[in-house]
Amino acid sequence: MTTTPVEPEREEGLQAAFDATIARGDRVEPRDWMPDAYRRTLVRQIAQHAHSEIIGMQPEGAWIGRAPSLRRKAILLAKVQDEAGHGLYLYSACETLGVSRAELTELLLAGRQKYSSIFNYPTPSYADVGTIGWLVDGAAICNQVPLCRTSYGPYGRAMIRVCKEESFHQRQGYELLMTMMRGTGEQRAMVQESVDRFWWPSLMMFGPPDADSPNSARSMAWGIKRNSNDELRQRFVDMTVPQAEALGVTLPDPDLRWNEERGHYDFGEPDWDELAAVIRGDGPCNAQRLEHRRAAHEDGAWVREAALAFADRSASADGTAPADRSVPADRSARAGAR
Ligand code: FAQ
Repeated sequence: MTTTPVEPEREEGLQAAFDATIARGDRVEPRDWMPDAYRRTLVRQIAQHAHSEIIGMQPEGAWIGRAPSLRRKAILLAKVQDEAGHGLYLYSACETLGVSRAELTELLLAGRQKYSSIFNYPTPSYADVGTIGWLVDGAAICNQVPLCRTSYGPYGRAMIRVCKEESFHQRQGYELLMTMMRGTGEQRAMVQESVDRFWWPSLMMFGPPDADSPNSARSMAWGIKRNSNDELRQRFVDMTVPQAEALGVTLPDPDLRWNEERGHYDFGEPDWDELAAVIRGDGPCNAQRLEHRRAAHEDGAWVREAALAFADRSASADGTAPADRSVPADRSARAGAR
């Protein structure tokens, strides 16, 4: 929703009130005035986050039918369902900014909004289920715990619940890997091979280095992001190295070592050209992921139509007007499309 034009003097006052809210560290709420650029940045980030949760169901979902026991199937099914729930909280948070989930889905399918690079890598091994839980959910936690304090109220509140569930996901992944590491030599080799493939793409989840991150400075000044990409990447490495040691796997980075002076682990440089290619759409599974999402969306059309028909029928039975589903002309701009 673009803000309704206001008199310049009044706009100055509104901007001052918004700036004061941010400076105090208070929350901006849906009915508060906010600059268009702040709203667009939020829609861009929250939509990308929501799409990531939904597309992120695919790599692990592929293993539900092949998980080795009823217990492992039940755990994986519940985990993948949680990701769907996260997508829904996030689309709902975005709707408070004046864009609908249907519009955001169209933009994703048209390739005009992004989702996390990590979900464009394949999952050929069952160990990948554990590695995604440990590394990918682990990276998501590092990135998302600070977002519980983001300046936009509905996003921060959604993040609190999401983070609780992601912590559980991370532990289930670690427990799965620990079980495999206590198994046969072949199982240990599967874990190591999976960690070798997922380590660098997990570091790339935090985005480009700060010097090449066009959005960070602005987003941090607005309190949308609380930490820079490099700070969070470092936090993830520091948290993960001791866990890798306890697990008994080697992280595939010859430059990884403790730096006493900095009080942090030093680590090698991810392949930023690879990240750029995956973001551009040239990753190993980009086409497959979007195609699968598109097919699921088309297959689900009858469910959406039935739900809308039911809602309309219930509204007429109550004597309330059916919801207005007309789409305003400026929808693309509001939805922060590329
Ligand atoms: N992949 O200027 P910056 C999960 C884009 S949820 C794709 O640094 P920003 C749960 C970026 O959008 C994972 N694109 O951007 C789960 C921007 O392009 P734009 C998702 C990326 O926004 C687990 C451009 O590059 N989490 O895993 C990536 O300040 C297991 C320049 O970058 C979130 O979305 C990337 N890795 O910082 C589910 C968290 N990195 O939009 C299933 C919230 C950068 O200008 C299974 N998001 N880009 O066209 C954020 O914290 C931020 O948006 C960043 C990027 C840190 C991702």
